[in-house]
Amino acid sequence: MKIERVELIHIRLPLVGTFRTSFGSMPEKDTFLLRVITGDAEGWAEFAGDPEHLYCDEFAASAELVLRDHLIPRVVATGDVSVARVGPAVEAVKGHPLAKAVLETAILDAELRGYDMSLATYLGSVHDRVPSGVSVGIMDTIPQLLEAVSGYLEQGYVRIKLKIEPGWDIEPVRMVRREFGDDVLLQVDANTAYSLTDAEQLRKLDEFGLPMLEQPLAEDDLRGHAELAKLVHTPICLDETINSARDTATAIELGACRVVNVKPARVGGYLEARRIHDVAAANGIPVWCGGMLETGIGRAANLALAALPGFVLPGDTSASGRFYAEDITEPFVIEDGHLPVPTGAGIGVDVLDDALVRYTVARRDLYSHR
Ligand code: OSB
Ligand code: MG
Repeated sequence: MKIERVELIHIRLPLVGTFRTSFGSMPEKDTFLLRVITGDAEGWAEFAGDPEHLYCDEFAASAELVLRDHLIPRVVATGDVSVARVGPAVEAVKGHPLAKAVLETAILDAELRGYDMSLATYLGSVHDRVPSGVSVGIMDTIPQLLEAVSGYLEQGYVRIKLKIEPGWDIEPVRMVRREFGDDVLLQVDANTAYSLTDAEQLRKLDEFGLPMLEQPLAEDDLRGHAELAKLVHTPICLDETINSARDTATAIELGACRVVNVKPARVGGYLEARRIHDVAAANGIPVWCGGMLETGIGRAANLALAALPGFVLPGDTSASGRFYAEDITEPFVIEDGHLPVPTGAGIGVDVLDDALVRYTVARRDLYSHR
């Protein structure tokens, strides 16, 4: 496969409501799509990050520069490009997993479209639909939160994840439990907002029987998570800490987590995400698929991954309507608590040109042959 052109499409979509986490507030999704044009087919992927480096150290502008000046030239230099060669070609570039992931995924999409094979089939997925969970942002008041959760439960979401931070943790969980009962699958995500000295506060979550507490401590604090795991009963799930199959193995061995949130972008792409799935499965550790407020382009690919056999917990695989009144693909709709896994070639969805135009800020070629 020969790469002829790589285009970046800067998009900006309004969210149905501001999404607030312990690291900041997101009023809109501001990101870019990558379109890779080869002699055989076109491939599409979505950058998972934001304009700011709040969730991780990458951001849209850093990714554009790294793609244009470092990643794409290395991949193009391999000549006959295939997805299996992308990882090795960019290995010498340290870091930048989100930038590597968007490039690898667009190339993978193009290659699979050439074979007329779906991403789900390529990855080894075993389900044709996946359970739909929802991540609920931090709110100003408890009544606001209860109203939001009530709406999601009515729509059929099978799992509720509450974002927490110091000052918004025990009480929201208590009130959601009180209002909706013990049968609701309820978990929390702190996005690194605590430290080990908060162990006593976090231990108060134990009485609610949550299946997990996601990323309470700093991303590089493996030891802290292992220590905390001895002090709280709620199983610890790692998100930000997990960057590769190797550090998944390390985290498991150290007892730093009993659950893993797999985000393909954070680990450099779907190939490494599958390796993490394999390592976790081999160790009896359940995994689930995380989200980054993806449009239909990123969401479609996540659904294929979430259909692998080791993804035994509902993920942040919500319907398009959770974040977007209008998506740039046909929207994913929740039905009986599940989303369908796309079956078409590649990621299995296409951008809707009319919608894309409405949300496009700029288009730039990052590479053009000749
Ligand atoms: O920690 O899982 C996270 C969104 C942006 C950055 C980090 C996270 C999240 C979410 C939203 O929780 C998940 C989603 O896309 O539904
Ligand atoms: Mg998280």
